[in-house]
Amino acid sequence: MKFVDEITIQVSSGSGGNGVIAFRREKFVPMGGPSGGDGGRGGDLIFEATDDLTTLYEMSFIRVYKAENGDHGQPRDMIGANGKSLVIKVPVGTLVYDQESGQLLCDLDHKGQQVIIARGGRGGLGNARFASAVRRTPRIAEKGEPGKSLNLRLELKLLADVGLVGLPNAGKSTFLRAVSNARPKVADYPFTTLNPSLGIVKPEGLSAFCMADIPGLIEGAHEGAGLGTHFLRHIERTRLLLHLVDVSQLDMENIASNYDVIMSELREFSQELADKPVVVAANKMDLPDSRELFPEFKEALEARGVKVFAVSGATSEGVDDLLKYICQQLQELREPVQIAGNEEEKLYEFLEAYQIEMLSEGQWVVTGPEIERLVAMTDFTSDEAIAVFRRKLKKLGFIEDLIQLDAGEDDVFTIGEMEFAYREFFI
Ligand SMILES: Nc1nc2c(ncn2[C@@H]2O[C@H](COP(=O)(O)OP(=O)(O)OP(=O)(O)O)[C@@H](O)[C@H]2O)c(=O)[nH]1
Ligand SMILES: [Mg+2]
Repeated sequence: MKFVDEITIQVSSGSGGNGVIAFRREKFVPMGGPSGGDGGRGGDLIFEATDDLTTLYEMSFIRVYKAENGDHGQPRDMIGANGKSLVIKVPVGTLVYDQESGQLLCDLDHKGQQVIIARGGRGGLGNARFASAVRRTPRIAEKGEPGKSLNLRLELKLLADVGLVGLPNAGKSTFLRAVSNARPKVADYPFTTLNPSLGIVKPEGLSAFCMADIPGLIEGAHEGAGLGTHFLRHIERTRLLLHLVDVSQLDMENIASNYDVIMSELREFSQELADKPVVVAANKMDLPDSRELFPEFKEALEARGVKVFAVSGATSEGVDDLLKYICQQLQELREPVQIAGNEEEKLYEFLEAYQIEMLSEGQWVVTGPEIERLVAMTDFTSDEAIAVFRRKLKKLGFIEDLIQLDAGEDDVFTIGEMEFAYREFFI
């Protein structure tokens, strides 16, 4: 059963460019002021829902997506260019999960909806920004904030537009095989199909739609006869029912009885389902018996106000006309497009807190986006930058937490890719 289409990808937003340390060198100005420009922002990683795609298949060839990095700042107060954002188009109905936590990040359920999955890193500040009355020649600049990387699982919820119903052996699975990419099992006995399957139907020159094949129904199904009716919930949200009737097997006494049985079972399950628009395909028209019985059958159904098509899933005769009609009906039934007032923009925010963990005696690991970002953006070759770093740690409350922890002076703290000796950095 292929109700969901699934892929895993890795995405990253762009890193911010580094800020730069530079000083003005002008003729007659021996002590030029600081002139290092800021780095540019990294590009965002954005998902956009589109109608142009109907499956995740097209996306399954690319596994890694990365937005552009921001450029580094330049001397003479030149700011680095921002990185371009990367917009990944996905089909409407795509669910985006964080692979590690399993958390649902967003549900792209309407056309044009954009979601920023990972914001680009901020550009580092150049030394010009650190100038003050007391600090005229700052030798400090920030590094750019690294982009965020995520492993994502994309899942596409397919919504069937058309549900196939009929008695067992009516030829439903054969029909779905004939018109779509789906390959449900076909055999000459009732209840071959035990699970629903879905197929994408793409008639030439017309728009694609999705069709669901479900197990056959028999009289008394609502009371549990045969396979029962519980799988009818799979077609509850379809917009149209395609009712297949094997016209080689009709009751001469009551020509429409096969049709009526199914309709009354649908009604027993839910009135809403029975009220859906129904198109009937008189199937197996390649058989001589069918051709004989068809006119009377058609008449009886038209008397019930039902549109009937003569088809054969085996030879495909009549199938094109039927699909064309279904496409037209779906066009008409399509719900009016909802235009959202202002395109909402959801942002997946990371937790800003940090955690301190003891790995072994005297060995600690600190994790948390903000503190890791701070470490990544600090240039530890500069004493001034280290001083700023310590001030920021204090502001985060980190230094206080360390005192509470009762950490020893010789203890070592790992944050991101750096190791810090307690004595050197945190006292
Ligand atoms: N001659 C002829 N035989 C067909 C046609 N369509 C289906 N069959 C045959 O009818 C039998 C049942 O076909 P399926 O497609 O499995 O029927 P189904 O409605 O899916 O049956 P269940 O899954 O058991 O409910 C198979 O032997 C098919 O080969 C058709 O158009 N013409
Ligand atoms: Mg079947």
